[in-house]
Amino acid sequence: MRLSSGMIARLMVFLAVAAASGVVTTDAAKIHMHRWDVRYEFKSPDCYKKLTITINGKSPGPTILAQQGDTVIVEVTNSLDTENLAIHWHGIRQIGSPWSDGAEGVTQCPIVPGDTFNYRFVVDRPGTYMYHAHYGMQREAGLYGSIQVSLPDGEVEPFVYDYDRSIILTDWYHNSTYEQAAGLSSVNFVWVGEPHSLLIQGRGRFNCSMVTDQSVCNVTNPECSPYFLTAVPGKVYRLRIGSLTALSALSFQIEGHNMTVVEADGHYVEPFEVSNLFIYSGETYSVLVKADQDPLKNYWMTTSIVSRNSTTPPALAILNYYPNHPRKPPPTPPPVGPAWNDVAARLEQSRSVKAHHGYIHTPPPNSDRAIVMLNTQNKINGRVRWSVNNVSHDFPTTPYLISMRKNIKGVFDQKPSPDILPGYNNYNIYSVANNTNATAASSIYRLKFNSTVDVILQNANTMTKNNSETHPWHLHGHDFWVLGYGTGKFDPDEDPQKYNLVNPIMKNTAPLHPFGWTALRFVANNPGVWAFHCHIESHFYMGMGTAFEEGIEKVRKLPSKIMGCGRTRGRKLKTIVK
Ligand SMILES: *[C@@H]1O[C@H](CO)[C@@H](O)[C@H](O)[C@H]1NC(C)=O
Ligand SMILES: *[C@@H]1O[C@H](CO)[C@@H](O)[C@H](O)[C@H]1NC(C)=O
Ligand SMILES: *[C@@H]1O[C@H](CO)[C@@H](O)[C@H](O)[C@H]1NC(C)=O
Ligand SMILES: *[C@@H]1O[C@H](CO)[C@@H](O)[C@H](O)[C@H]1NC(C)=O
Ligand SMILES: *[C@@H]1O[C@H](CO)[C@@H](O)[C@H](O)[C@H]1NC(C)=O
Ligand SMILES: *[C@@H]1O[C@H](CO)[C@@H](O)[C@H](O)[C@H]1NC(C)=O
Ligand SMILES: *[C@@H]1O[C@H](CO)[C@@H](O)[C@H](O)[C@H]1NC(C)=O
Ligand SMILES: *[C@@H]1O[C@H](CO)[C@@H](O)[C@H](O)[C@H]1NC(C)=O
Ligand SMILES: *[C@@H]1O[C@H](CO)[C@@H](O)[C@H](O)[C@H]1NC(C)=O
Ligand SMILES: *[C@@H]1O[C@H](CO)[C@@H](O)[C@H](O)[C@H]1NC(C)=O
Ligand SMILES: [Cu+2]
Repeated sequence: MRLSSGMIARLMVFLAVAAASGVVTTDAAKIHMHRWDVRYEFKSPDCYKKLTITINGKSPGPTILAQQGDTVIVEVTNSLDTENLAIHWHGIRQIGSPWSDGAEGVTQCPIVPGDTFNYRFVVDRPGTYMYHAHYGMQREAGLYGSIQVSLPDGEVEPFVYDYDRSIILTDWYHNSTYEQAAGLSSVNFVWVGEPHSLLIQGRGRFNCSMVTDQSVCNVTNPECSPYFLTAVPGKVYRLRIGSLTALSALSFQIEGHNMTVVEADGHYVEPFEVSNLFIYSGETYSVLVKADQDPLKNYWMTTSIVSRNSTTPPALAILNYYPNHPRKPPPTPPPVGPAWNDVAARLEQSRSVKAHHGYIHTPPPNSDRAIVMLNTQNKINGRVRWSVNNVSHDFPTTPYLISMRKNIKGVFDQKPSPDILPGYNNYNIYSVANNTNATAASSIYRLKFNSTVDVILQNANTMTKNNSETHPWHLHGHDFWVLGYGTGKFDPDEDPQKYNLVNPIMKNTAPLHPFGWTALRFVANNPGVWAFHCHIESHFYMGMGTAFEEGIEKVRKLPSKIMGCGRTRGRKLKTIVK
């Protein structure tokens, strides 16, 4: 009997389910089976009790560990009762499995309450990645965690270390995401404001003396005891630091210890030393820290907000040393982070991130198409929105991947988004954005398969005088080369000549700095439809994103489990009945 690939796949799933350990070894690659139950529970990550989305009772959720080439299967059960769900595997390119990307509205219908959905994908590159909710603004309710992919047996990294730790940084609000979403989308606009706390690996501290009810905010709750890193003197620690903030750009620093940056979004970096690491939502970095300071002392590890004049206090964690490792705060005041409005320092660090000399992927020397994306804040029918080239993105009720692959017509705006804003040359990025209607549309960009595409993100003044924000842009399904960062307005004649085509880093998320531009290049060779958006939860919610289609005709038969919404409502049912 000959087995079809589908039968083999089903057999492998069966084997994976059958294995009590959850790991099945085939010839070389392994299958990792995870069963996750997602629900709301009261948690106090910053001492303040709040309904939090947990995975198997935890926030942050379990770390996914795998080796390059392995298959990961996550069987997600949505036990949220009244909310839909989707989970994105941030940095995993989903080659051959675009329906497992988890971008609700782009690659799948949401997982409805009570339903179970299997994400199945291959982790094809070593490195540090993350996962998080990708439905509405759910990510900031606590559904997130780390993915660590190790090298194949016998291969080594271009740096050495003794121990490995994952730390995800987040910001934390006490208001529910639904209250925030309602505020953002109402005519009487209510901004989400600055976060109540910052969290280091799910732990922070709100000032409970501002809350009268001790059962709501209790500083002795062990859930909000600080994160401790206990180091063996003389050893080198690899800290895999990721940011999944809802809003904040961050700086991370360790008192008395410099850090060497060695990895960014799964790519090796030509090492450079920093005393503080700037990190934007959606990015991951590995830094090496040598435990070479006085082991009788404790040291602060802190993260603080940059780019916004925030009132949120820094989050505090503690580094101590074996063998004494007193679990108490250092006597010194925590280090003060960098000035929030020092854009030049952030720009300089962004520019320092280059590919490691032994691991350079040379980009194609030219692009087939350049898309200049002007980022503006506008109003549409009285509501505040974010736009790209005057288009503020609305998601269709039928996901793009399904409607395009199955040729379902009339689902989204067919007129493509513009490659450059008409009148771009005369647009003054320093003047307060005109308070006029932009266009709300579900249009996207269709790319010629295998073509080389440049995206130049251009920042501008918001609707507030002398204000331009930092936007970390994240691309699904790809890594892009970061060809350059600039200040002011991008010059299409002069600036491309300054692109770094020698050793640009590849990333999946890159910041767009205030009043500046960021140039990216990628090859449209991963059949599917891929979201590209600002990773700030509220900006994305307010329309700051789009999607790219490439090689849709090459996408294999879609699993029926991704259907069930919009114009595909009947399709899931039909296959179940059949
Ligand atoms: C957050 O909750 C507080 C207290 O309920 C409320 O006053 C405030 O308006 C809410 N903020 C947002 C942005 O929804
Ligand atoms: C906490 O809040 C109280 C009351 O507003 C204030 O007096 C105190 O200084 C704050 N503590 C810290 C550590 O910020
Ligand atoms: C605060 O938390 C501690 C430790 O969990 C507990 O013993 C105490 O009863 C709590 N206080 C209140 C008022 O809930
Ligand atoms: C830490 O790194 C900064 C920035 O590279 C450098 O200026 C400083 O000298 C370093 N400090 C130590 C103690 O090595
Ligand atoms: C930042 O905010 C503080 C109040 O929180 C204000 O005093 C200060 O002027 C602001 N700085 C700038 C540059 O706007
Ligand atoms: C806003 O509109 C006015 C009048 O139409 C125009 O003069 C100005 O240049 C516009 N500003 C921007 C930033 O486009
Ligand atoms: C924006 O659109 C709304 C409704 O389409 C219209 O009432 C309003 O006048 C428009 N505003 C501007 C500034 O064009
Ligand atoms: C954006 O679109 C609106 C509505 O179509 C139009 O009035 C406005 O002039 C456009 N703005 C720019 C900067 O092109
Ligand atoms: C994609 O483009 C590259 C370079 O132009 C070429 O070598 C390769 O054969 C193309 N692949 C496909 C599948 O078209
Ligand atoms: C503009 O804003 C920056 C902070 O982003 C501030 O440092 C600067 O002083 C402001 N300039 C003017 C002219 O208000
Ligand atoms: Cu943004």
